[in-house]
Amino acid sequence: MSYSYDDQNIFAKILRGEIPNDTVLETEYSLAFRDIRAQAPVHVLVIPKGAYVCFDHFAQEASDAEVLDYVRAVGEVCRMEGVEEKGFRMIANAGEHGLQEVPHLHVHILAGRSLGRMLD
Ligand code: IU
Repeated sequence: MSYSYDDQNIFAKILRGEIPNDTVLETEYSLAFRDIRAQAPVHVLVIPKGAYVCFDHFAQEASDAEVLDYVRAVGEVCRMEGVEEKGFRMIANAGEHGLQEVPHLHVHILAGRSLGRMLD
């Protein structure tokens, strides 16, 4: 599958500095910021700076350096937010059935309360 990236999506605007964000971590290839509609005491979104729609797009086209930076950024946010002790959930919604609202790859990191069971 090939992907086309909409550079008018809200995270692209955040990355260009056109819209403010509450940054948690910025690295060479990744940005983490607080979700404006937090669903838990900790709700951070981690995005690659590159123009990738979803994980498949990222996995196909990102450089090894971008992938490594992104994985490390997710881990570093977890450490910074202290979510490992009590636990947390990572979610990446994708596409229509995944109800992905913003078409730029993002992982949600949710923590700070019991998150309920999602899958039986
Ligand atoms: P989703 O996985 O695409 O559904 O998540 C998009 C998230 O982006 C959602 O939780 C929104 O609250 C969040 N968000 C944001 O943090 N800042 C914004 O300006 C907009 C959406 I629009």
